[in-house]
Amino acid sequence: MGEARPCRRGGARSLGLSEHVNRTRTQVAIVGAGPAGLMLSHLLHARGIESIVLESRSRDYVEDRVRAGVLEHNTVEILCRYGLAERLRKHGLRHDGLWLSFAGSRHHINMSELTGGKAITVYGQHEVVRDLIQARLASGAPLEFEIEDLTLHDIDAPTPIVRYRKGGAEHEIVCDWIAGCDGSHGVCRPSARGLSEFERVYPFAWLGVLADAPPSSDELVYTHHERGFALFSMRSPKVTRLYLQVDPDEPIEEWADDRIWEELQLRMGTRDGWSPNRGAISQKGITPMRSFVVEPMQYGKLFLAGDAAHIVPPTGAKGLNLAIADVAVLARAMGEFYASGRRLLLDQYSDTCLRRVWKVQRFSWWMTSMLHRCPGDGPFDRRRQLAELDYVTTSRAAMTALAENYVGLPLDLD
Ligand code: FAS
Ligand code: PHB
Repeated sequence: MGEARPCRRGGARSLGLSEHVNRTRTQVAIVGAGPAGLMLSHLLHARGIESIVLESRSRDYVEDRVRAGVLEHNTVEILCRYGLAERLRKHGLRHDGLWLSFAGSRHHINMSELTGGKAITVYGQHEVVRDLIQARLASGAPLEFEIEDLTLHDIDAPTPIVRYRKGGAEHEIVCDWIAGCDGSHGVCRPSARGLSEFERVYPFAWLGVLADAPPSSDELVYTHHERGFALFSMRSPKVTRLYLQVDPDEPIEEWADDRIWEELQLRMGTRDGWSPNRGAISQKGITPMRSFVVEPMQYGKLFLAGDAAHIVPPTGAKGLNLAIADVAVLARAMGEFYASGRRLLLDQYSDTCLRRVWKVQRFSWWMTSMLHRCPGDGPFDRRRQLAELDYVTTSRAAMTALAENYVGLPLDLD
């Protein structure tokens, strides 16, 4: 089970292929070894469905890529249910609440109390990716790193084909389905035709840093400030993760460590004396902010999942979690197809996911609009933002709405 059956077939010339093409037949070809692709491969494997995962980068690169850090209740449920939570249970930091800080003081949102016990877990995305790669390799099922020139063919025909090169050799995968999990700059989405795109580009970016400093708060702090947004997060009892709203055109070189700390102190410091601990900055990078969705999330035999189909601004901490939610829906649909031949759930995949995607887009846009200083906003807008923050931190109804979105909207897993 799981091993792709190699076969050699003559007649390559008639297909315009060179003589030596390694041909493989599998059920699902998965493009991309990010959280979406790797989790899908695991969920399919658990259902006895064959797949092959193809990744253009090296194993080290994808395992060291610093990105998200907040796991929703559902995501943790899935990782636990499929035996992927050993390290998560040891190193993940459960948070029952978060802080909204504005006008010099922090206000607590007790999400667990407001959602019947649900919480988030802080655990780096690259740690999730490491756990998924470990599980994939332990299963013996195929996972190819450092592949090149990947192209899709016949994606609207009964048996689509994926071609790629590795180590100078040409490879061809003949499959039933292709899962496009290759992120926002991959080749899968552009291979589909007739998709509609919906986009909002924000006039600011996030400067993110990792600092060797013990976190001075045990929960996240989202800060609204005249000078712009700031976010306090963490990765471990020794490592703080911090973000600053910055001008998207400002080069990272203009953000010396001292300037970063000065700005963090200015924006985050509260009247009760709280502020982030300083430490050596080990990593920094600037991430542009946009909201993006394609519809539908399917074209022929190609299913798009995760960042290949949608991008959310990170203010709602949803990117990684939405990717996992997509593939949970896709794996269930493929499970039904291979178990019964029924395609109903597969045909409903795009609509099912898009209902969730747009709710998550709304929440991420709302958090972003409430907490960031938008160029062109006037004094009226700033008063309006402060009034919204005052409402959200004093109305139980408003707090509950934020909490239920932040811990993760219900996801039908069965
Ligand atoms: P990914 O982008 O993670 O994975 C796609 C994979 O496909 C990559 O490994 C890529 O190398 C591979 N690939 C691409 N083209 C290929 C090809 N042609 N052939 C084979 N493989 C190919 N979310 C948060 O909630 N908080 C954050 O702080 C945060 N920070 C982020 C910072 C950055 C710079 C980015 C880009 C995203 C960030 N996100 C954040 C969102 C992030 O978490 C994504 O939502 C998440 O990585 C999505 O997972 P995937 O869909 O698997 O895509
Ligand atoms: C993070 O810890 O990286 C993080 C937390 C919350 C966000 C975005 C990123 O909204």
